[in-house]
Amino acid sequence: MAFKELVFSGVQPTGNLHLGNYLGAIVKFVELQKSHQCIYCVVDMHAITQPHNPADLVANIREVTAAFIACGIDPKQHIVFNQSQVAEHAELAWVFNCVARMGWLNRMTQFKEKAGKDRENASIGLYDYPVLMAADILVYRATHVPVGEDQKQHLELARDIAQKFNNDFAESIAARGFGEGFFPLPEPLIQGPATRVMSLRDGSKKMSKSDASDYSRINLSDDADAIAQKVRKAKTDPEPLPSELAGLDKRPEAANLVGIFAALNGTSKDQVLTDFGGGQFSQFKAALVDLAVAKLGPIGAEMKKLSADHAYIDAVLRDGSDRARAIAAPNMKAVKEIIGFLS
Ligand code: AQP
Repeated sequence: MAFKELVFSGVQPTGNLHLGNYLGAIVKFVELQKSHQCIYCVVDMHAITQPHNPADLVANIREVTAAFIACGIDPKQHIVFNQSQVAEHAELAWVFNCVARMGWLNRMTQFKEKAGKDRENASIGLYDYPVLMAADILVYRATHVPVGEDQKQHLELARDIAQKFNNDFAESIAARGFGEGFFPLPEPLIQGPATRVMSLRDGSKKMSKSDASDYSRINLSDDADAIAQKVRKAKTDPEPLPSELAGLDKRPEAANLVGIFAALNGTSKDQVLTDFGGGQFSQFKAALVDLAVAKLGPIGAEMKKLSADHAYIDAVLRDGSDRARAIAAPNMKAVKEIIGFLS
C-alpha cells in the first residue's frame, strides 16, 4: 500500500538547545516544509524519563517551541505541538510495548550511554524511550523522519515495530481494507555535513545538552560574545587545515569545525577546504565566528522574544495539539479495532 508522505520529528525540552540540534535536525525540519506536510513535536514525555524540575520543563517546552518558530517553522502551514497534549502517543506506546521485544531494546546504545553504570536505577521510561518514539512517529503513520545520526538506531527499531505489527495482525489489517500493512516503515532522513556535531572540547563526544561544560556546545540562546568565545576556545590541533577531505582523517576536532562551517554556510566540506586549506586555524576560526554569529544571532534574539510571550506560544501549542489529535485519533481507533479491542 502506498502511504501519503508525511514528515514527523521531535526535540526534547531538556534545556540547552544547541548547534547539534539545529544542524542535525531543525535546519532539515525547515527545509522539508517546502516539499512535505510536516508535524514537529516538542517531546515533553521523553523529557521526564530522567530527573527533572517542573518549572524548568515548562520553560523548556516554550523555549523549544520558540526555537522552532524562530528558525523558520511555520506553525500555521504545518503542525507544532507538545506530545503530552495528545494522549494517543501514550496509548499507542502501550500497544507497541506488547509488540516490541526485550532483545531489541537491550541493544539500544543510547540507553546504555544514558543509564551508565547505574542501570538498575534508571527509570523504566528511559529504557522504553525508543518504543514511545516509535509511537510518536507511527500514530501519524508518518513516512519520513529527519533526525541526527544518533537517532538512527531508534528509527530502525521503529521500523521493526511497524513491520512486526503489520505481520502479527496481517489478517485483521487486510480485513479492514488497509492492504498489506497498517503502518509505513518510516524512513530516516540523515544527510548533510553535520549529522553528528561533536563537542567543541572533545571531538570524540557528541555535542549534547547534558554535557557539564557549557564550552562544549554553542547554545541557540548564546549571544555574539559567547559564540565568539566558544569558537575561539574550541579544541584544535597544531596542524594547518588540509586542502582535501582525506587530510581530516584522525583529526576529529578539525573535521567537526569544518563540518559545522559547511552546514552553516550551506556548502560542502570539500568547498570549505578549498577555501581555507593550508591556512591557520586562527584565520578559519575568525571566519567561523562571523558566520555563526550572522546565522545564529538573529535566531537567538527571536527565540528569546518569543519564549517570553507565553500567551502566543501556548496558543500555538494548543492549536497544533488539536490538529495533531485530529490525525492521531482515527489512527488509534483503527489500531484498537485491528488488535481486537472494542472501541
Ligand atoms: N550533536 C548532535 N549532532 C547532530 N544532531 C544532533 N541531535 C542531537 N544532538 C546532535 C539531534 O537533535 C534532535 C533532537 O534531539 P533530542 O533533543 O531529542 O535529544 P538528544 O539526541 O538526546 O539531544 P542531546 O543534546 O544529545 O541531549 P542529551 O544530552 O540529553 O543526550 C534529534 O534529531 C537528534 O538526533
